[in-house]
Parts: sequence; structure tokens; C-alpha cells
Amino acid sequence: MSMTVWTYDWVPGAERGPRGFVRDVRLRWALEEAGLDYDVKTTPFAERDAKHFERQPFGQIPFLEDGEITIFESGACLLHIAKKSEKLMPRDPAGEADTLQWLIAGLSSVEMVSVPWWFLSISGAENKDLTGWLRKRLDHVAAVLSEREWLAAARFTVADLLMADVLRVPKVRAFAESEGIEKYIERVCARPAFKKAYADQVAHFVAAERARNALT
Ligand SMILES: N[C@@H](CCC(=O)N[C@@H](CS)C(=O)NCC(=O)O)C(=O)O
Repeated sequence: MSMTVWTYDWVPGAERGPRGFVRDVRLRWALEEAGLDYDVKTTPFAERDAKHFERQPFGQIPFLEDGEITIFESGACLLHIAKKSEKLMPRDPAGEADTLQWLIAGLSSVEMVSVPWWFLSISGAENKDLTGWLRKRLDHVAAVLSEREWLAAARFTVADLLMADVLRVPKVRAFAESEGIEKYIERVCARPAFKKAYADQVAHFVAAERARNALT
């Protein structure tokens, strides 16, 4: 049975806005890697109704529908998809644990710092302590990547998908000032599954912007 990735019907933002970086790309990418069928449906960005909050209690996207199951949080959705495909997570216990720890590290050790840092830096309220904290986290990731090509299990896994998606945010990527991190992002994002997921998301939001402009 085909799964459904839920995203917004439109996202705000001058010029490109966040197109290509909205987190539904993580789910699209994982499903492309796994070769699983999916479609994409939308929920309004502007008016978040009770139905939306029933499926994502923070009124955010993405969330995933898989038959009777609806699951939110991009990390949880990635793990749900990874359970269905060895391409995303090895099946041996050590490889699985390695993948799991690095996926969670991407979320709770790197994105947990990079998102507030990025948010403050665009609002002009840069916080020096947060900058130092992010510097340390990125330097540690760079040190790990100086010794290996992939984060876990000596192969591409869903942990790389997540970490690369966290690191490729332009301001974070530039701040990293690390050749190792740059090459890692290039390596992971050169994958055809990422290119397709990215292009599909950009096309989705470009079409949404055009439709909106046609109405005004
Ligand atoms: N921790 C959540 C974060 C989800 C998130 O930040 N989604 C953004 C789009 S990428 C969103 O819905 N933003 C609108 C809002 O927060 O109101 C996840 O990883 O799924």
C-alpha cells in the first residue's frame, strides 16, 4: 500500500523562501531511497484546522500516513520508513544501533543547536553562547567525518540522510567552514533520491506560489 507524505499547500518567503528545505523533503528522500510508493498531500499553511492538529499536535508538517497509521516528527517518520527497507538501516544489531544513535545525534545534538542559532542569526539577534555551542558541535561532526565517509555502519544510512539535511541549511553549511562537512554534504546530496525529492518539493512550492499569485 502506498504511503502519503503530508506537507503544506504553500510556504511563505521572499524569492526562493524555504523551498527545497521544508522537512517533508526528508520523507520524500527516504521513500525514494527505499523505492517505496508514495503520494504527497497538502494541508493549509495559513489556517491550521483541528484535523491538522489531530495528526500533528504542533500544527507543523511533515507527517506520514501509512494505512491506518499516522505518524509525525520527521525523525519518527524516517525510522518508520527505515523499518521497511534495509537500504536505510542495516538489519544486523550493531549496524542498526549505530544508525539509530547517529540519526538521533543529528536531531538532538546538532539540529537542536543549529535551528535556534539559525533562527537568531536571521532575526539579527545572534547569541554568542549559542554560536560557540554550534561551533563545537560542528567541529565534532567534522572530526568524525575526517575519519569516515558515512556516519554509521560504514555505508549510507538514514542517519546520513538526516544529518546531511540538517547540515545543508545554507547558513549552517557556511558557518561550518569545514571541507570535510562540505564534501560530506556534496556526497550525500549527490544521491539521485535526494535530487528527485528536492526537485519535486521545489516544483510543488513553485506551483503553489504561481497559483497564489494568479489569484491576487
Ligand atoms: N521537529 C519537527 C519540526 C517540524 C517543523 O519545524 N516543520 C516546519 C516546516 S519544515 C513547520 O511546520 N513550520 C511551521 C510552524 O512551525 O508553524 C520535525 O522534525 O518534524
